[in-house]
Amino acid sequence: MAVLDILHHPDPRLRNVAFPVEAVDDEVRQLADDLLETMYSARGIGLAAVQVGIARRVIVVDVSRERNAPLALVNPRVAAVHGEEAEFEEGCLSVPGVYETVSRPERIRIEAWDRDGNAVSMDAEGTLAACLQHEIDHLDGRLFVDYLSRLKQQRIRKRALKQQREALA
Ligand code: GNR
Ligand code: NI
Repeated sequence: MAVLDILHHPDPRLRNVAFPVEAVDDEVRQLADDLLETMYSARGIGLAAVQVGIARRVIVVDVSRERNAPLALVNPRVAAVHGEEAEFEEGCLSVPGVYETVSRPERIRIEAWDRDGNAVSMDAEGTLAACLQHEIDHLDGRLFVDYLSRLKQQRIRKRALKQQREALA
């Protein structure tokens, strides 16, 4: 297990579209475990492989209050959406310090493989639905800030670049 470095917006690697995993082998399981350790260490509720610079379709989530319900999904996809759009206050470990409201389908069905390579289908709503959509977006090179106004995106980008300059100085 290892805690990996999380890339920060506007790192261009966050825009990579991740490649599907061909088969769940030990290497993929190791990646999932490292993502979970990194997510817990950073106190996030989700993490996508793209965020640690690995362009493969693997995500992890844990939306439990007790932080004891790890879920690793390989090649996850939104198979169906139901209901209305729901607004959710989102944040992202790759865009630290930014919290903004995003509107997404409130109920979804996800299809994926689990850590053992078994096909799984799961219905999600609430925090889990928002988090899973946020993570799958990462696998397609999308960030939650992409849903905000151009003005807000410009402000966020400028602030991030300034923070990076200050961190280097
Ligand atoms: O920790 C996280 N919190 C969060 C809150 C609302 C919607 C999505 C998220 S995911 C985020 C961790 C992260 O950046 N995952 O990619
Ligand atoms: Ni994120």
